[in-house]
Amino acid sequence: MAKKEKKIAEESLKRPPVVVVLGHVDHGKSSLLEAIKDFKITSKESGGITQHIGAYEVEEKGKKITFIDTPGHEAFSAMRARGTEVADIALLVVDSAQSVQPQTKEAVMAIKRAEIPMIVVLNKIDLPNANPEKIKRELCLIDVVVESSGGAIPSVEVSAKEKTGINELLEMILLVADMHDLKSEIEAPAEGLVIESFMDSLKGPIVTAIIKKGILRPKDIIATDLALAKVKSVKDFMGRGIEGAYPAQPAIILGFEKVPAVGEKFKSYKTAEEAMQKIKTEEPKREIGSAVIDSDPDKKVLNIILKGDVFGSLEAIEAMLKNLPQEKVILRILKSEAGDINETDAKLAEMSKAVIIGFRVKISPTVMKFMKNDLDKKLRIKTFDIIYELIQDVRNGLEKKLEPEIIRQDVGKLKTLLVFWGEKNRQIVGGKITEGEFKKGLKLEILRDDKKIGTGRIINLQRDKKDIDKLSKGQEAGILFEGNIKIEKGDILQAYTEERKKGEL
Ligand SMILES: Nc1nc2c(ncn2[C@@H]2O[C@H](COP(=O)(O)OP(=O)(O)OP(=O)(O)O)[C@@H](O)[C@H]2O)c(=O)[nH]1
Ligand SMILES: [Mg+2]
Repeated sequence: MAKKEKKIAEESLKRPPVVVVLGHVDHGKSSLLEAIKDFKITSKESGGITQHIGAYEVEEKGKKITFIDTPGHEAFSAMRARGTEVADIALLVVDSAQSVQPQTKEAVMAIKRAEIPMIVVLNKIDLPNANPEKIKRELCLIDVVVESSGGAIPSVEVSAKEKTGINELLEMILLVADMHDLKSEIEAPAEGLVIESFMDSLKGPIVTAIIKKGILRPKDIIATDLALAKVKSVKDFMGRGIEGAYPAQPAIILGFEKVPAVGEKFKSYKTAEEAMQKIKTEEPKREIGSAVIDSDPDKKVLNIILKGDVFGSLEAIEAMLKNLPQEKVILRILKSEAGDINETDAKLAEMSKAVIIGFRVKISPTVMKFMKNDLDKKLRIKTFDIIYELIQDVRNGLEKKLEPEIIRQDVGKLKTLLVFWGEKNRQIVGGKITEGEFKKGLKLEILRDDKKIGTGRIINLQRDKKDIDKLSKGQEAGILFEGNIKIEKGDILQAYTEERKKGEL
């Protein structure tokens, strides 16, 4: 056995480093990758916000480097953690004109947990107020001491915008990689890690993975704990078909029978039978909508069906939705699934009166047709490209479910002295204002012997047979009353206003 292990070790080959790019939102992670190679990452993104993990491959001086871009928004901590798990080196990107921010700190923690070396990238050095020395001092406070401050962590000043410092950064990455002697077995059965997965309505499950060992080739049989694949095709990060994906290479894999979960490892097997034996038949339930287990029958509920392009974004959306206040209205996520909006979703939505919320997904043609014929607009489908807009919309949906708060304010009281005339639901009555004031249009409550006996409204207000808009305490008034009761002498008319205030979550 020991002999065999040695043999495998000898077959290990030097492999490219996998570099994860981490940092606070907007500090320039995607721009940096764009500057490294003309990926045009940022321009393709909705509003320039990264909402995905992305894998890219670069060749510098004949040496390859794999980069993993991560989003900086706080909701995506799971993606960042996963990024550090597959990576050999982390780039901590900090905006030099800003300061160390919450997700800078979170990234540092993730890097330390993963025990991988980091390089501090001081970006936006072109800005007139850039102050890399200040950033270095702030980093010291969170135990990230760069070389120039007497520590062991290399740092590079760059401008992703003006593409300066990029060569230096690439050299630094290769240097750190060399120091760590990155090797992987190449003859071993292929192994890898799923970093993104989604269901394409035409092509089926599509998986982005980083190869850890061996070479993954078309026709290989691979399986995660949950999903089996007879690999139909292997593509590079640009979507070009390749003969084989090597260790550290990002690969797009087609051929999975169902969508594997993000973060799952896969391995190749000799036969499908062998692979099947490894697959757990019991599908672990994804923990969805755990914030909604609340069966209080008095509470209002907003049912939604969530469809997203990839698991990673669903995970982030669910995390953000769980943070919406739900004391008054419960948000129930009936289903959360990667893939386009299909007939099954539409049927479920109809049955459960749910709103379908799509994130970067298409609506299937059948459902489109269905929507056109749905004249009552019973089927509600909303799709979004930007996560924050989606969250805001769900929030609005929850607010709409709330009963508006009605704030009543008493304005004046009148004691009825005379009842002149009546027809149907109208009457003219006369009296004296004993409190506050009376105005045309105000709502009225009628009290007899201190008990409320009816309601109505002031249609018109007169004094000395002249129409008047407002009368105050002590004055006598003639009122044209409309209401659900016959007023009698001695009744008290209480005038009030009602303001409807939008409910607050
Ligand atoms: N002046 C200047 N602006 C930059 C530089 N790098 C990035 N920016 C700008 O900073 C903004 C954010 O850049 P992104 O690359 O999208 O930032 P990010 O870190 O990927 O953001 P998230 O993915 O949303 O976390 C954009 O408007 C960029 O044009 C730089 O070196 N100098
Ligand atoms: Mg980005």
